[in-house]
Amino acid sequence: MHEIRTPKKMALVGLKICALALFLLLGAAAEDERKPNIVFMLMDDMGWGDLGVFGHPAKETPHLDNMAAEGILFPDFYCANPLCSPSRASILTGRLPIRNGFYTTNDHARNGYTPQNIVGGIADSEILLPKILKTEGYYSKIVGKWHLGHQPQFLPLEHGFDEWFGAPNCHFGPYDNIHTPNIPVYKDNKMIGRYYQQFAISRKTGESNLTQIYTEEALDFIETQAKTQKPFFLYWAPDSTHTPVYASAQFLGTSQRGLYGDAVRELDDSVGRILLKLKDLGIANNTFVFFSSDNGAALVSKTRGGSNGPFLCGKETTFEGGMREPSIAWWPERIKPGQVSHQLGTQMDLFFTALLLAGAKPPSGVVLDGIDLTPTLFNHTITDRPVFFYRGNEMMAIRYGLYKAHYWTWTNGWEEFHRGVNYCRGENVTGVTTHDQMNYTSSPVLFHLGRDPGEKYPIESSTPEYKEVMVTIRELVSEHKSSLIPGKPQLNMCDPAVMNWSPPGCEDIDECLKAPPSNPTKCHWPH
Ligand SMILES: *[C@@H]1O[C@H](CO)[C@@H](O)[C@H](O)[C@H]1NC(C)=O
Ligand SMILES: *[C@@H]1O[C@H](CO)[C@@H](O)[C@H](O)[C@H]1NC(C)=O
Ligand SMILES: *[C@@H]1O[C@H](CO)[C@@H](O)[C@H](O)[C@H]1NC(C)=O
Ligand SMILES: *[C@@H]1O[C@H](CO)[C@@H](O)[C@H](O)[C@H]1NC(C)=O
Ligand SMILES: *[C@@H]1O[C@H](CO)[C@@H](O)[C@H](O)[C@H]1NC(C)=O
Ligand SMILES: [Ca+2]
Repeated sequence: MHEIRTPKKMALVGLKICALALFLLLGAAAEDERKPNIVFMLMDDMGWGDLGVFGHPAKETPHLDNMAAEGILFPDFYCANPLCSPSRASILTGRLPIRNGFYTTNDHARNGYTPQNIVGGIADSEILLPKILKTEGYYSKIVGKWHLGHQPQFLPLEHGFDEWFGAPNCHFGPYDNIHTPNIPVYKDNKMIGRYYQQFAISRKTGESNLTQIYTEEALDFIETQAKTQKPFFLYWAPDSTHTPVYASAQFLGTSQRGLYGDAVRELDDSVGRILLKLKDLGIANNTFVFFSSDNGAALVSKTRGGSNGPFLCGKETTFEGGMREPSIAWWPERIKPGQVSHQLGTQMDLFFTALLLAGAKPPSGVVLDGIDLTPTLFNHTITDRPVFFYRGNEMMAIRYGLYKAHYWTWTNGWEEFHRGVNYCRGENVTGVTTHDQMNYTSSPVLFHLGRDPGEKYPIESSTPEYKEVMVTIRELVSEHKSSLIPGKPQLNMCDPAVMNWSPPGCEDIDECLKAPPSNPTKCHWPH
């Protein structure tokens, strides 16, 4: 019943599928020389349960619901990590954070990210998607949040993007520009202002025009690229659903959900405008669009955050609420409308899939964690595969089929919890939502996500079902761990001197600030 596919066998299957896909693509190329455009729309901290199509009672996402109706809804799709930076690094490298270096060894099983005092960033040895697409004639732009390191050598244009409009870090602030600088906003490889200064976000009303600006940037790019007739890759990464949540005046106060809902409504409207632009330009039938979110909703934000639907806990955790993402694929005339695919997917699959669509080869000698989704997209095929859930340097859980086994459980430490930080508000599953890091390696906590999507009822370890399933799962985990070579951890060191004091371009707009002396220390990651 549970056929085991070792990664080696899966790689072979993958290769055969690649060959077939390439053949099909070459066949198609004879009729139409143009390679497909690729658009990734990545939301920030938006939860699985925020979309009307996934059952949110507010039903305020008509454009996303329509996108799903015109394409494929993926209810079983995951991010690679329950926090922004590692999740985003994995999308662009097609690799788990443990491989691409977006993790920390300062403490066991801690999520690290790239605040503005982080020393590390994306390593030069990592090959990002736009860099490979460029070899196939693609022109790439990122709009919005980068989060793969903010020192000059880590910025998007150093790693394959041709254009950028957005910021390297989260839009936290306002800061005083004395102890902490405000986060810069870049146009390509130069800053053109800072959040809370040239790019206003009102902490009082929640008003900001940033989503509108990010939307215009996307629309202009698409229009310009359509004229050049060159294939393009657009990575659209707005961040208004990440705290501090914001929306423009036109949307403020329009949602029954409050400010967070206003932000969702604005993003939904922007998704609609972008898809309509593709249609109006007559390139929708040559553009693969994928919508998702970088991690689950932040339950710490309470009523100012999103919803993870029926799933347990949220952002920061490797429970379903932290990892399962609202995901939709769209490509009119190529993808059959109105589908729901239970393909077990991860955002790392998009890397491999995009390469195949572009006719590019995966980088040689690089271990990828994604699979080819084209059989799913074009043929409704389900590919059998495991998904591994990491927190920092630890494999916390694995999903295979409808089963999920937790080798470790942890929500957050008691100290944070007693201060009121709760990643699982209103949820307490004994022995599962633990505040001590629990090592269940010798007898993992097993759930059946079909019968129990909320991870509330562990399957007894004495049952035949448990024993049978765990044989398969243990082999998959053992195979995964024995071949894993961790990358150099990038999220260990912090230093106030590396903050955004004087980013490139600061002279032109008189925004250079004086950096304090260097004082590198180990970063503190409470979660
Ligand atoms: C947003 O743009 C409008 C129209 O240009 C302007 O009136 C408003 O002040 C802007 N809001 C913020 C917060 O920048
Ligand atoms: C896509 O649509 C355009 C405009 O309707 C049409 O000219 C073109 O042939 C179509 N291309 C494909 C690949 O179907
Ligand atoms: C397409 O789906 C059919 C039916 O499920 C299957 O037999 C076939 O192998 C699939 N083809 C590809 C290329 O995945
Ligand atoms: C969760 O519930 C268990 C069992 O009722 C209880 O012992 C424990 O204190 C609760 N934990 C928290 C953090 O509330
Ligand atoms: C977790 O438990 C396993 C099995 O008992 C053991 O081999 C491993 O060393 C433990 N890991 C840690 C970090 O304690
Ligand atoms: Ca996020």
